[in-house]
Amino acid sequence: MTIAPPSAQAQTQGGPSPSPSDKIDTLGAIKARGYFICGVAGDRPGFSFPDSKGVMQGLDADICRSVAAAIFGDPEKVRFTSLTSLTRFPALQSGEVDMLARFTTWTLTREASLGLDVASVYFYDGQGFMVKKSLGVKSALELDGATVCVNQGSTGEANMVDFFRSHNLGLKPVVIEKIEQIRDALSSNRCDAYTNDASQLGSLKLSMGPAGDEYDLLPEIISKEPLGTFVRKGDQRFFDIVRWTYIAMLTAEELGITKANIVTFRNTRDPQNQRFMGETGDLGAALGLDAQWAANVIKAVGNTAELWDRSIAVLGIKRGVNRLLKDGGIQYAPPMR
Ligand SMILES: N[C@@H](CCC(=O)N[C@@H](CS)C(=O)NCC(=O)O)C(=O)O
Repeated sequence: MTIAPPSAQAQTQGGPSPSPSDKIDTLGAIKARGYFICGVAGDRPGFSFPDSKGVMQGLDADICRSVAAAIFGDPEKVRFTSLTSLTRFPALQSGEVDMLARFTTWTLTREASLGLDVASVYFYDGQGFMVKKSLGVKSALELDGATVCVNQGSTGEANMVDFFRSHNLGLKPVVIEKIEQIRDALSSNRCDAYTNDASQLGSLKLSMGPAGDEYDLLPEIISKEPLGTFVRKGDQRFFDIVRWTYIAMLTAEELGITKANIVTFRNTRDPQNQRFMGETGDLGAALGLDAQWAANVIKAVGNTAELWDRSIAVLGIKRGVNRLLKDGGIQYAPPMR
């Protein structure tokens, strides 16, 4: 069958860039309000999902908390707003949220056309396929003519169409907005396969409980999905804070500083550690933050390895390229000086 190209708007839902305001002061607005507002999914184990006490847990939730800790010295000064793939960009553009940490892929059009910037990439992901084991499919190349479920407004829709077209495979796409509808479509066999970021497939399998064992992830990874923190364009101060808060967590991993041992780094003689702890230099002031901002981030959520182990390792996903460069990955921290 012929495959209709997905609309250009599908991946960049949120309309064109709003006209830039004279001066956006996100940090000032957050401080005046007394808390930081972070856009997440809110329904995704491993990324953002309330625990039995109603506390939001996961990698995206921790990325949000790290920014609250940098600004206030208190990771609890954050409120989470749950967003879908369709509502995420309008919510950030309109100022309903200060930042987006919702496993959102950094792409050219999202940055150039939506009035948004990506301040950090905290997970290098890629798109995969999940199929029912009983179908006996072992490779995505065997999916000729398959009905494939995909989320509306995600990069996955366009990647899937590209993949099937370039391999001359027939495709019957079923475009669905919400994750619970995907779950229903899979269990009622409305779709043969589901495609999304590999981490989301892992998250979905986990959320299905024992029924998740009936599905396999296929070996092909068909795209690059660098998942990043999104902020509004035109506020360099806030962009810098979000970017360097992430770099502080990477730096801590490089230096061996953890949530548990950070107290032992006080009053060390090592110049690099002293700068990190805010005992020398003026890194905090350069960002408009307290001298201890980076130490506060690590005290609150830990370093990048701790974030990964707490939320993503439990989904059964290997860290791979998300390890530090010195450990064989591609993550490394630019100098904090
Ligand atoms: N990283 C991709 C995918 C992110 C995404 O939104 N995924 C979908 C599939 S799990 C989703 O959450 N849709 C369900 C919803 O919005 O409730 C992107 O930025 O487009």
